[in-house]
Amino acid sequence: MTRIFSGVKPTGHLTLGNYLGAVRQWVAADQAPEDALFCVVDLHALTIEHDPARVRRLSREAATLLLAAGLSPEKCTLFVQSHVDEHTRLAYLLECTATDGELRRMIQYKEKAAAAQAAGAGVRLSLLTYPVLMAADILAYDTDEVPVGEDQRQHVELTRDLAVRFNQRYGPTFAVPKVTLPAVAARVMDLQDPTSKMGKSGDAGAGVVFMLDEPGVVRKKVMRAVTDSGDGGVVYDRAARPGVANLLDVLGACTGADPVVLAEGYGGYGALKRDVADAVVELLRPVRERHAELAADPGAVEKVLRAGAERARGLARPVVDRAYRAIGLLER
Ligand code: AQP
Repeated sequence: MTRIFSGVKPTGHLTLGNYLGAVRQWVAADQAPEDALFCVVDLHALTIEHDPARVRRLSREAATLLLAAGLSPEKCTLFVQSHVDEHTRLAYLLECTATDGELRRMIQYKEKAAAAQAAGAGVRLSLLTYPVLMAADILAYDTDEVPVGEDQRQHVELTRDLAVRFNQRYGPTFAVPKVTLPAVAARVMDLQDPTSKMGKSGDAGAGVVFMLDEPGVVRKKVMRAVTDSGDGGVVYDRAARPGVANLLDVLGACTGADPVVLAEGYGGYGALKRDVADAVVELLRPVRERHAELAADPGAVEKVLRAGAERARGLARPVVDRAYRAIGLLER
């Protein structure tokens, strides 16, 4: 059976980008006969300036939203990263496998380090090493597939490199996972700045649709989306017309239609935006409603997370022990 692992970090409220790029794929995998593990990767949220109470609140909200989106605790394992010590145990061995140079080449590191410096904050060392902890998250479970959005592709490729390097140096230890991306909307862009990714942290404003936004708020954000100048009508051209291409991608992801074909059906931006707003509102409505029900019973969500951590620990421990032996550490 294929083993799937992926995670979401509680650095903000989950966005439409998280949903279309990742969470929806996870729910689909959860319906199939796969062995899937999904994780709220809270340790990763500590790599940038953070408010402890907010991280705690967002971790709970993320777990509740994943259940509301359709992950079923009977089929998959849902847990919180910091509840399973094996992740940090393994991360150290992988830090002894990765190089400083390859971590400094990570695009997210460069972007987030620059943002931290611009804000006058120090760059936390964990921001540099975070892709190694992410590799540990994945490799601790003999993972076959990692469904993520495009922005995480580079980190999964690093994970593969580290697994291969470790196996070559110390003998076969880790499964080498492959990345899976959604066909459409692998990178949902900010509605106000369609050359930047729609992101949950930072000063998320009018360009970010959150999964829990009220329908009226979603409509307003979509109707105010920046489109492109030029009178070439509605065409799908990511390079020249990124704002319109982004709206078409979102509509394509919501409806299952090809964004290029969708473009042919519109004479102007107004009708396109109305259809996008309707589609997004309808897509998120059941998730929002279910979230409200689940949020009313936080004890039930905590129970799911406790059981998930227990199972995850049982899976990860033998893999991490195997890695400790292989790298030359004495048995306890
Ligand atoms: N805009 C996006 N389009 C498609 N997929 C996306 N993902 C994130 N943003 C988009 C995917 O969602 C999953 C969980 O993301 P994460 O929590 O690991 O955070 P991230 O990748 O760093 O992106 P965010 O949500 O914008 O967070 P911040 O602002 O903290 O960096 C991943 O599979 C990701 O690819």
